[in-house]
Amino acid sequence: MNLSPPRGTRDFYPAEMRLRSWLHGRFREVARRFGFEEYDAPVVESADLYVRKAGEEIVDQIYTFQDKSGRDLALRPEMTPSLARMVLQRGGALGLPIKWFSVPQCWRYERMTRGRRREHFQWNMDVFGVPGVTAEAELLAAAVALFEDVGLTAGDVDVRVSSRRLLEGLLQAEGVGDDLFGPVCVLLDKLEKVPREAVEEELGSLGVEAAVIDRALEFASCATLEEARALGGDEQGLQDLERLFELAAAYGCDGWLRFDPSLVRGLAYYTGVVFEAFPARGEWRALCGGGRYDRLLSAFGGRDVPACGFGFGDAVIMELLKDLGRLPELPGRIDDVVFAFAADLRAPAMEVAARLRRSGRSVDLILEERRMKWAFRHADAAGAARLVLLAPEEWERGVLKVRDLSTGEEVERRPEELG
Ligand code: 4HU
Repeated sequence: MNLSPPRGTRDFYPAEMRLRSWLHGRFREVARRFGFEEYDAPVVESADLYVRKAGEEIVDQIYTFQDKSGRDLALRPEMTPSLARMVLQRGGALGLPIKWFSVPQCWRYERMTRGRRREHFQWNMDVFGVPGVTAEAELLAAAVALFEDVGLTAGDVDVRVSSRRLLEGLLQAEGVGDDLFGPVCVLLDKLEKVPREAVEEELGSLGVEAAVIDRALEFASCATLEEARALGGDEQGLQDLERLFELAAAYGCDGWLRFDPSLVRGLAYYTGVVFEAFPARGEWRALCGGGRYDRLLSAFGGRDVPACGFGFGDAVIMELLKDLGRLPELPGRIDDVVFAFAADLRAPAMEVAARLRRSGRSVDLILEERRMKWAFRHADAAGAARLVLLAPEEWERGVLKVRDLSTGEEVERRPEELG
């Protein structure tokens, strides 16, 4: 029997689970501060939900299987399609705008594995029903608030922002049809990872001239919005970004952001502003990424609603915090360790523990026969505030010995005085 978890998956022993719960708690806390409501959906969805023909990596790596009735199902690779499905299902009954978040586990399966993870938890924040860049500004401010909340500064992360509208104008000028916009973006996104020739070949198979790469790369090298304008960048796209940076300044997070026209992102459904954050040093995997996807609902046969959102994974942020030595020390949560000196004090010890627990305290009741010394060491290791002792002579008098583990001070108390 192989005791490892399945390839690419993680066990969360209590030490890891404390860190995971801490991070998810920070995700939820930031979402709360921004007025987002939590939702969830099944981790198993119909495989159809992810049928997209743009050659996205995320779609190539879907973890699919058939159930016992032969239905094609998938472990969700991302949350956005489930959210879009939920919004469509309710139709007009949802009052828009909605600002929703979730922290789903998402899955991928690569045939070629290089020791890569197959699951992660991804904080998702989405706004439906807001057409302008106020939604993007709010989402970027939330991502930055998370960075600040976990102790990162603007020097630790590189947040790149662009708009696909810039590329859209350029591709239209090159004669690329609307239907090819998504697939061509997915290919151009690969320029950062695979040789140009491979991208050219794939463009060719879509019937797109290799020359669009020249135009796209020329554009990608702009340092400023002004330069992008001089190169004939789409005016609405440029104005959106100008406004977005103004709004970011009002949130006090503009210092974290940088215009980067080379940013495209690898998901086909983005239509406007796109953004992505990377660790400033070392790591090349994204901390989070998102953008506007105003035409996703019509791809599902519904009426489009403007939408925008991001996904923020749990793994890269934790690795970054670890590298920087900024993982939190998470104290144990035990308030009281309750220990009976003798077997005949077992039931009274349970009574005492029950009383403390009813009052809301976190109580670790020692369940087996142990020596006093063991109980002390155990309470210390648990980081408990107090050790509550039932000893024969004291219990005869109806009192407990209560030791404050931070001061070492010991007092006698009746159970009803413990609180
Ligand atoms: C992705 C999707 C699901 C799971 C993991 Br790990 N990664 C794509 O970034």
